[in-house]
Amino acid sequence: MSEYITLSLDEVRSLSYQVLSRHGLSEAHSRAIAEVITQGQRDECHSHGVYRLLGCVRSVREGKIDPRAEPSLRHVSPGVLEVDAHYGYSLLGFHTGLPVLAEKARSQGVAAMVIKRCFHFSALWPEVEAIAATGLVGLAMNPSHSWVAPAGGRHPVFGTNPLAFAWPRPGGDPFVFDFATSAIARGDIELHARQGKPIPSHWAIDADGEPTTDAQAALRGAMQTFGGHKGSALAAMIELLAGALIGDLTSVESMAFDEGVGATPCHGELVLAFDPQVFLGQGYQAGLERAEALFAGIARDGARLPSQRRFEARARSLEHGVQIPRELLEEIRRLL
Ligand code: NDP
Ligand code: PYC
Repeated sequence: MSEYITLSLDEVRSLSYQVLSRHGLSEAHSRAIAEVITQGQRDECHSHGVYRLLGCVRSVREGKIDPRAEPSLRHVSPGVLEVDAHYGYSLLGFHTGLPVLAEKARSQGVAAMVIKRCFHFSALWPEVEAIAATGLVGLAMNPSHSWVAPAGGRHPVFGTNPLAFAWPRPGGDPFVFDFATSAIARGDIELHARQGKPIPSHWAIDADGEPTTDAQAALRGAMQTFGGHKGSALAAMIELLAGALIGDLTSVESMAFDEGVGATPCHGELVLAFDPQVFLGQGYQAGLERAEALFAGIARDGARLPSQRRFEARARSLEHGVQIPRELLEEIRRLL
């Protein structure tokens, strides 16, 4: 019997939707979450695909999330939009605010959307890609739970704090990167722990502060930032911009809010959109060509653009469906 089961993307979306609505999420939340989970599985981002259904359901059962919360919008200024998620998941808030963010960016050149009081578990590339699909440049970031020690420290202060960017490329996939400011997303360490696999020793330290290859020990200890002090500074910037500046929780505060129940982090998110037409005016075409020359330069000696692996995985999944570990799929189906 194969260790993997192949599902079409429609089957993944439908299974995700059924699991979420079975556990009390409103139709709008279930649709928004099922879509992003399908996108994660489609692009072979295993840490943020169907595996996340387990965490979503567990978090709802813990009772802090409002599974039927309806986001509300507030115009803070011509360039700043606030979306209050009212302690629901973040994704419905993002989709509710996106058209208004785009409108503000087109009129102001640059605009910010702050999503507040949201439970957040998802990868950020679907969001910056959605911004690039409207012809805008997107940048997004958020804290999470304090799992990551600052460079040189031993105790967790930062979240895994992702930073994602997308630049629209006419007629092609956008230029996109999206990474945790920790050495790796926590979800990847969790997947290693589930499978009993060792991790590289630079991902985390154990509870005694020693580098570890044991995924369980890493989860009990502290994760490391990527690139030492540089990732550490970026992680701090994200705590400031997408925590302190927007009046929402830092990763330490999100962890305290959790009270040890192990639910999805609850905090805010900062999403920025830039309109190249406003910045460049008559020079719009020349600006886009300059960007294309940069991308060609990156790829000239065989380096790959970030997200190229994902776009190749996407093409494969659209044609052949996705492979899901049998054990994980059975665990998810039991939630029905
Ligand atoms: P990875 O380290 O797997 O990838 C980071 C980025 O680098 C991707 O854009 C990837 O593109 C690119 N990349 C990888 N290798 C190369 C290469 N050789 N050349 C060029 N580019 C490359 O991601 P992380 O583990 O850091 O994060 C995974 C996901 O977890 C992210 O989507 C992030 O949003 C999510 N996350 C969410 C959090 C939350 O709070 N919601 C917290 C932390 C993480 P490609 O995908 O094509 O390989
Ligand atoms: O994988 O680090 C992670 C993560 C945190 C919140 C959502 N994903």
